[in-house]
Amino acid sequence: MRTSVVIGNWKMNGDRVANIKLLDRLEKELSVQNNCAVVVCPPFPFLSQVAGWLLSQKINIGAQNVSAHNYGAHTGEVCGQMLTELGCSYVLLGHSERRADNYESDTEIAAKFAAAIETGLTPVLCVGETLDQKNAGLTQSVVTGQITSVIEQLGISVFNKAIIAYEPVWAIGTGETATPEQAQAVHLAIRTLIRSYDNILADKIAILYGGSVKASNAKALFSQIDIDGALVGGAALDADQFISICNAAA
Ligand code: G2H
Repeated sequence: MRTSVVIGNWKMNGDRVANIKLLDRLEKELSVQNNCAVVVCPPFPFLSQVAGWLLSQKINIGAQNVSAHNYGAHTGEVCGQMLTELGCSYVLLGHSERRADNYESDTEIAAKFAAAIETGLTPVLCVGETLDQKNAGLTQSVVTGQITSVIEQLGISVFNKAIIAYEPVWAIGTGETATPEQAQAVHLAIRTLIRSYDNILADKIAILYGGSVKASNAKALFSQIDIDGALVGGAALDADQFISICNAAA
């Protein structure tokens, strides 16, 4: 039985007042579930505020990005040690918005993955196909290619402390969600890929679904055998929605 994980990706949203309103409700209303880890990923400027507010430790903190470099002359970058010092234990990597807006390559993502592992962060590797790739029948080859690229650069063992999030680009922030069956097929392909390297790891690794997950579709997605939780964007900013998604995963 794998532990479920629900991660709230706040993206570039929030302010000090809204954050406290949201966190206050999460702290009060989220029940502690041993079989479901809950993570929130605020923008960098709010990590300290969030860490100071989440005193019960039932909610974990993640960052939305990390530098591939260690301390040094890298203007505008944030290294893994800084994130762990602020209380982060997870980091999102390779989100499609960063692949598109910041031209992050598979090579760069693997370098960030290595930096995350070295600094004690759990990488959440985001993979997914665009609408054109989906329509061309390339979904599974794109997704497995993005994961294989990291395996080829770093080896399979780094995935012992990692999470994979399948996020079809066409379903992100669009209100459109992959059907539970569509998502399950891709999750199974991902687990089969991992199994071709390491059988035990394949049964253990959490594979999350992301892309317009909300209270109304979470339960059906989580009922699929290879869907171990969700990476939630828009609905993570709404306490009712996020709590309901966490409850559905537990
Ligand atoms: C995908 C997801 C969270 P949303 O980006 O990473 O966002 O739930 O808004 O589609």
